[in-house]
Amino acid sequence: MSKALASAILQKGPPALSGKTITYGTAGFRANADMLECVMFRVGVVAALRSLQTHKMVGVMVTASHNPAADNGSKIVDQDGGMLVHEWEVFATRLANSTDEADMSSTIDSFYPDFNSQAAGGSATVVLGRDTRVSSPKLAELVKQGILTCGDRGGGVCRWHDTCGGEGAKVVDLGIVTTPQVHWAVLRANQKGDGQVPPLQGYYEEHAQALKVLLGSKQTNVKFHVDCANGVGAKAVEEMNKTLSEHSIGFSLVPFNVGDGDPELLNEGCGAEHVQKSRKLPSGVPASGGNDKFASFDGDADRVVVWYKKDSNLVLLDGDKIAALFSVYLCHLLDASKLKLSLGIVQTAYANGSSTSFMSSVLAKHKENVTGEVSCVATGVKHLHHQALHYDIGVYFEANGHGTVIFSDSARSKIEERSRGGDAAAQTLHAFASLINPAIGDALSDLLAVMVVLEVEGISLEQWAGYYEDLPSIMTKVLVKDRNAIKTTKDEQRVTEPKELQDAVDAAVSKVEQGRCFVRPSGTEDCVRVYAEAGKQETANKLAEDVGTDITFPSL
Ligand code: NG1
Ligand code: ZN
Repeated sequence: MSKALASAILQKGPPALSGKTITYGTAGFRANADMLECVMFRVGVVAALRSLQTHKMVGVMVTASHNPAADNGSKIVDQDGGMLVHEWEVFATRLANSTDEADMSSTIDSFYPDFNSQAAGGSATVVLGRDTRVSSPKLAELVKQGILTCGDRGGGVCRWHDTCGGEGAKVVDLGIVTTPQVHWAVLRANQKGDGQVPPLQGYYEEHAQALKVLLGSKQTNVKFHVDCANGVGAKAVEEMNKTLSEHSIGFSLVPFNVGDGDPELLNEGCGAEHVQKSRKLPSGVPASGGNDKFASFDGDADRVVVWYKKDSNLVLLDGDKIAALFSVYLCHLLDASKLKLSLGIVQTAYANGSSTSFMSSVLAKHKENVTGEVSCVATGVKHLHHQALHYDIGVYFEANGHGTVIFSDSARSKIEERSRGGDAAAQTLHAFASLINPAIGDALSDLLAVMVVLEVEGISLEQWAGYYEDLPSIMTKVLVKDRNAIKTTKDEQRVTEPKELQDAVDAAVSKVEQGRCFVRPSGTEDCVRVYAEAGKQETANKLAEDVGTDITFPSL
């Protein structure tokens, strides 16, 4: 049957990529939209096969997140609501680049040896979402065609269920949604296990219910202006607002950069990526009072950063600061409940050095009741999520605002048991675990969690910003012939090849007070990234510049 499927992919799908290859990277497939027709069709096939194999629903989100409007991409959501397992990322890459039937059929057989036996009588369901890009409806349609091709009964070639009357492959199209909403839908559908995808209203309701518990009888009136990057966040923010007001919760989210103008404006001079990388105000900021609070989402609303204006500058509360806020809060709750759970804080090398020191000191202060550690893993939330699974509670955030807090099953049951016994701290922990997205970083969940923690703990944005002061830092891009010639250690803090490059970085760093610098090839752009940190901004800039020059070796 893998042969019949391979033949159908080639016959029914768009022409194979020629002269180019594409890789399923840290953020799925991502490229200029023009290059993606065949890739998207095959993403549909991979998703359907994964659903067939796991007997569960999986998801596909069509988006290129914070990338420019002309790009697009896709992320496959695995049956547990998280990101696709690594082996299937490799399978997706192989299938997307395959050009002939024999290769494709053997690829299917080698990555999914049970395909032929499972296809008979098997069925698959894929939950599909897309962002607001102009190219997204067409590319989502191609994903759909790929999925349906797997379950096609017509044309004389019955690929899955010729003798069995199985259901083939189905699509549940959610239309324009945020990336985390697709993760949520897959997770909840599989938890229920009745073959139905719950309506998205459930997503908003869950948040409202958790907020009610967390706020208790506290009367609130908190407003955040939300920069939606002219992307999908605007719709979700509006829906959330409606639900919050139906439940008389005094939180209001006022969206701006809602994408009702030129589609080219997506992520352009606005959104989380712009704010976090440039530390400049986004475009479209509404005229507001001096004490106003702001948040910026990225184009598919899986990242958030918080900020406020001081004079006419922007004070940034990035992913590191969000992780710090949640970690302090969770430590207090763990102290109060005496649950003796482990708390892991997971960062990448891009985390500001001051944040790492701060987190370590917080954990040290609470060591009587909390066993914890701060760890550093490779860039990309899948690495952070994976590491966070090692703890009872894992707080993971990239500095750019992508992250969440996850609770292990055993931690959940201990918390639930204690909260049934009436322990207030355990009840709060339970509600916090229900508020925050358990599957993936979610701008909306994270923002609501930030708002509620600030509110119930009585912390102002200024106090939060004062948890620690960021060391001055800078990130630059260097263009080279082959970025993949640079290899790094697992945590990406050091270059292992070419060796001379790390020697040069070490030499540059040794001259700088509080200096730290690392170099790694980007997983999403054709460039090498340089990150430098130092006691003073000018010194950090100079360090990045010196190292940047070292990278442009003739060999690279
Ligand atoms: P690359 O291009 O590999 O640095 C960027 C972000 C990641 C992650 C991915 C996926 C930085 C420095 N890098 O990866 O954190 O978000 O995009 O979107 O922000
Ligand atoms: Zn994103």
